[in-house]
Amino acid sequence: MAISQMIGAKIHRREDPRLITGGGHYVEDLKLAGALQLMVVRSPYPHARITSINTDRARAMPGVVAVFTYADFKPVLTGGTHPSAPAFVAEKRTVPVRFPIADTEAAFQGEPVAVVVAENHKLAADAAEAVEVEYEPLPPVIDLLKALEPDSPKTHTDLPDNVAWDFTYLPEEGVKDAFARPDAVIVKERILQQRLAPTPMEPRGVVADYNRFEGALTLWLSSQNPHFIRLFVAGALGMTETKVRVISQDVGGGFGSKISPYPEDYLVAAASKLLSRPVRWIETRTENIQTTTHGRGQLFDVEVAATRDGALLAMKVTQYLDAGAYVGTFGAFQPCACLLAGGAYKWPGGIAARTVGVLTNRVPTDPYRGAGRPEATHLCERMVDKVAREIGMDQAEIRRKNFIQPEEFPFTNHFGLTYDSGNYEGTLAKALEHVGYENFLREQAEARKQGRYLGIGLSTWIEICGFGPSAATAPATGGLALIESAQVRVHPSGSAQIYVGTHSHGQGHDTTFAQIAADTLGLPYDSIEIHHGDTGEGPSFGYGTYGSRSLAVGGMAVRVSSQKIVEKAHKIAAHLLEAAPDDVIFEQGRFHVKGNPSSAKTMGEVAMAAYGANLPEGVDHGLEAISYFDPPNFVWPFGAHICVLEVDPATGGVDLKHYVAVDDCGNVINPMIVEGQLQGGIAQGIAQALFEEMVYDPETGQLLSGTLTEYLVPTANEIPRPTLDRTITPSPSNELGVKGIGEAGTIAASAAVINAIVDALSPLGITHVDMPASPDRLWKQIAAAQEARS
Ligand code: MCN
Repeated sequence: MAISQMIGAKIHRREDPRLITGGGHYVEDLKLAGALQLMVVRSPYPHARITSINTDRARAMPGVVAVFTYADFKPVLTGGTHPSAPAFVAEKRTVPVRFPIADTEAAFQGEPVAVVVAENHKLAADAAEAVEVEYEPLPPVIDLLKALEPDSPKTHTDLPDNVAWDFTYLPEEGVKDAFARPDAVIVKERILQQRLAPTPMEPRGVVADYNRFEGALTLWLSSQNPHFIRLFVAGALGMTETKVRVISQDVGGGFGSKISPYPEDYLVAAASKLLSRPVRWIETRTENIQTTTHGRGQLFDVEVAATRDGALLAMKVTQYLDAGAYVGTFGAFQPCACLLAGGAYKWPGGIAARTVGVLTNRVPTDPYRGAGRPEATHLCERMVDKVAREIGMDQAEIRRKNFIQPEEFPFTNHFGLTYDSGNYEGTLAKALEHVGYENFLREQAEARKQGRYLGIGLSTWIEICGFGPSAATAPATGGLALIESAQVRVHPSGSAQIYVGTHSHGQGHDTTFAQIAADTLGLPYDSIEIHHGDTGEGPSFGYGTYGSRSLAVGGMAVRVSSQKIVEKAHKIAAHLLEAAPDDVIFEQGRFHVKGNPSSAKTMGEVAMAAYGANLPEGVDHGLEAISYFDPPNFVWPFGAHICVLEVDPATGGVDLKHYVAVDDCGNVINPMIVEGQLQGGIAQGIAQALFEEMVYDPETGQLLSGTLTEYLVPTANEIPRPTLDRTITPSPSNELGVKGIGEAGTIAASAAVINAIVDALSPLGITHVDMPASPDRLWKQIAAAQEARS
């Protein structure tokens, strides 16, 4: 079956005209008759004992239907709420149990304490202010490292310490020999990954409609993961999944922050059940920044042993991960940064890795675009760069010398993960060519003579994605298979509807999945519709969209289901052509007898026959198929990003001059969508490197960056248009030969930018820069370096 016409075509996203002309359907657009508005009363303190809640005044206000607190929700949310953290977390002791609303203690600023339900938003907002909560502030734990000190206050008064987990993947014993080598050069660094707010354009929102006559709940929300939400909300309410329908229509971005269930999902659903009326809650931007899960929030202590001639020998890495006040549903996934700390290199002397999950009085962390992999790339690429600087070796040369070579794939790393395929030198060579590396070095030397600080930074990244093979994910997640589903229904006229368990929220699946189906089914692209986001239709389960898994796992489910259709259609076509199935071939959407293409049956004609009376013996009516795809391995995209910039020593300002990205995600379904994903991803990586940071007052723990005035999401003005190119190294893990691309830009970019800044400032003796490299931070560092040299 030829994969030819649509796969690989550079076509516009078919969902865009609707979305950019105001035809999208978001949670806030949903207006249910008689819907009540819910407002959440939140703790203003990062840590406080709740000594009393008086709701009398609020309840007596006009239009107020109910005020609920913990005591009201406890009997309704009986089935437990937040899913337990992945397996290895359970090995360590201090994982606080989370209920969606605080009882007697609030553990982060913004934690729900009460909810008000009123006839409209204004009334609900006024009444929320009238809820009288008495707090006894407790000392907050804000700083990650201070939280680990024995006399630190505890994030929850009933916990023995603030360590959620302390897990050694590989002990230091394994790297002892490499570090003890007499010729070893040892390079150390402490690398900060600041907390980030994912800031999707559409904040979260939930509308719940409980029908007491049917005992059924419909829940509309903005989610990357509708089936997962249904599983947990149904469980919490003690309902069967058949009685809960979750609908996630268009989603205005998620970037990982809409994977997990949230307190409000449960509270709004429970309020609707308690009141037997529709209830809606729409998050404000400040609530989004304050209470939607954050990303990153990590600190790494890294040590590398290398030789003077640039052989990277071994690495020791300790990750301190700020889990926040509770362990996020997928937050404990981020230790995967340790598993990929070795990046694109071999490290013959081994890697030692330990992860420590630390509780603090801040909102929990959970995945944010890349989740663990930007952190791994950043630490690895910073360290490789640092070694090169220490021994006076060219940055490109040290990478080339240590790369895993094309013939060494499949390559199993020290943690037992098997990289599927790669040609790391190939992407680097192309990227260097685009940037004109040798010319740049000459230009830089000239500029330095004139007192200008030009820099170049490399980031040769790799990524694990396509989550994931059940054999690998189940042990790490406590049983999640992370398979993916697709149901293909071909109608009598030859049009098709495809229902998938992934949920596109900006990635263009309506387009790319239809491209795959069109080529596989041999049907016109325009006759194929893709449906997702509604648990009331299609396969009974799906694991959603994140971890750049949708194409490699979900797209493959589309492919396999479509193949099942073709298999059945083949038998019907042979019957119609009065030929033996073995004598019939399928080409360009037509079945014909070998050697006789003129007499053929199209897939459309076969579809009509599938619902008629003339079927071969043993073949059922209909043309529908469903499948769950479980990949044999993860997929491992890679690439080389290079950033060229200039730092103004007078202001600390960074001028991004050129950004080149050469990436490899195997075969490409739609090059235009891949480029769009890379552009967005690179923008977010640059944003981390230069602009974004959640800032808290270190003493009081009060959030200082609670609006988009203080939390600096860059605009198009600050982000250069990157030069994009690619190589193609197909994945052997799936028949399409594809790898993911949804996170690649973010995974690669921060290291390229920071390496370039360090390169620019290296004449001043600066060897490391923390993120975000804001003008004030750089200016201070430059001033200190200049003073030290004067
Ligand atoms: N694609 C392709 N050929 C390839 C690889 C991908 O044509 N070899 C296409 C796919 O078919 C799909 C898109 O590129 O249309 C991304 O595919 P994939 O890499 O499988 O990633 P997912 O669809 O699973 O998307 C998840 C990823 C993640 S994890 C985050 S976070 C993220 C992202 O995608 N959040 C986004 N991109 C985002 N884009 C937008 N606009 N909004 C978000 O919230």
